Amino acid sequence: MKTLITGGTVVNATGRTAADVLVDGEKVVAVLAPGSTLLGFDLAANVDRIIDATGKYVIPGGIDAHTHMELPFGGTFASDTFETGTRAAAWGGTTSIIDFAVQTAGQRIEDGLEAWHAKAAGNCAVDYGFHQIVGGVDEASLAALTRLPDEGVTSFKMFMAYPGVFYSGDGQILRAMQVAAEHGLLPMMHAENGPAIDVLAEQLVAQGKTDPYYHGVARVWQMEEEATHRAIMLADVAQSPLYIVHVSAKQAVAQIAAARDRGQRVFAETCPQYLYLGLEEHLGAPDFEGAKYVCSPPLRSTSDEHQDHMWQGLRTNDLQMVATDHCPFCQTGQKELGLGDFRKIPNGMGTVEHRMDLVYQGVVSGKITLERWVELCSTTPARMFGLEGTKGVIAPGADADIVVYDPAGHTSIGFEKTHHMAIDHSSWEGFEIDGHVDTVLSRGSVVIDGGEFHGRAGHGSFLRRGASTYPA
Ligand code: DUC
Ligand code: ZN
Ligand code: ZN
Repeated sequence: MKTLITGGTVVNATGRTAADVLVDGEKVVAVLAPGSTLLGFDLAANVDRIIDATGKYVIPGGIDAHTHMELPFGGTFASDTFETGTRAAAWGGTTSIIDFAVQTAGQRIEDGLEAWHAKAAGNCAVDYGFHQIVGGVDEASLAALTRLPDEGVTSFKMFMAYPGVFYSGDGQILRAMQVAAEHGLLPMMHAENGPAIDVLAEQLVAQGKTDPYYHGVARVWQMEEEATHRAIMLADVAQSPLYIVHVSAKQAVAQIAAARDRGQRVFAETCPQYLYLGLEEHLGAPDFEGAKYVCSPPLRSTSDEHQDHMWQGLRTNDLQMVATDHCPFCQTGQKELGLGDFRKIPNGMGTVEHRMDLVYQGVVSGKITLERWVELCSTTPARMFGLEGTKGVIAPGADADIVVYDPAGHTSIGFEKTHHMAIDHSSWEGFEIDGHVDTVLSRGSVVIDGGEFHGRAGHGSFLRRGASTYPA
């Protein structure tokens, strides 16, 4: 099957150009001046399919490097399966996800990873890879970490939050970072001081402050700044790189920037919720509506300019990427587990479908360039997580994961309108997007076109990732 995408503006992280893109099978084989012939062949007359991208951007498919399909949390499971979550990703122009396989204390890493393969295999509409969550750092799991690269898993996440669940202490973290340094793995960190947060949360509940809003009060920014700094220091001692997930506080960005300025290999992502949503308006919404916005770290006060600092960090490369931390829970039967006690509200929001659109609004408002949008959402995730050359770029030899994005189009986000995630609400209800995902190719196959899903569960393949190549 040969496809020619004609008349569009091809946008890579390195620049934009008017070009036609020739796809053969699963790969991009040529990026050509518009209307080119190839060795005398009239291309348009010799392909099976032509996609007219006149007036549109032709960009590498998005890579969401932080999702939690079917994550067990707080006595329930994230409501998107790999089937529903990757289909929703495709709708939004995301053609690869990297999900987190879970190991808990006492469990073998190998078993946790195998369980995640069993959940995902044969079910995904787009390609998927795994990071490993290490919820129990011990001799066996440290040894198992050294074998992860052979499984195509080259990064693992630890938690300074959630004591008794995923939490690791400083000594455990240091030891795992030492293993990472020796074996070329990238440690990822959920940087919030869990033990101190639990004390504050308990005190708030004892005072009758049980609404979702107090989730944000307990998880004050100092808890994120302190943990971010501690993780950075531990990585420095271990001589390990470090990737901080879901940065929400401007003070944490400052810690990351300072480490990078000292020459440390510290990298970080933020998420759309920290670019757009706020503690008071959203987490503080009445009648338990705030539960829709309970995630960790929490939404920050809009009066403190955290959002501006996130955008600035994305622009200046203090923050390198945007991922979603997609971890959806329905209000009915899931979020409402925490009625009367915010500590019992499962943490997470559903965003995998909207990341490309939401970050693109930064281009519309002039906060970032078109190329930076592609870099933040696709090219850097590929390089950060060992997929460079295959994903995150439109170039000969790369997978034909391609989005035709219409800057003149419009997308009204809403549960009844454009929503495909398996949640009973949208935390993005009412967001109006300048721009529209028109057509999506995953390894050369059209999965979204003409407002319809043309993909299938099982098309998505497991991504065996190599070592990080960021920065090259
Ligand atoms: N944060 C969330 O909001 N959900 C899942 C796990 C996490 O760290
Ligand atoms: Zn986390
Ligand atoms: Zn997460």
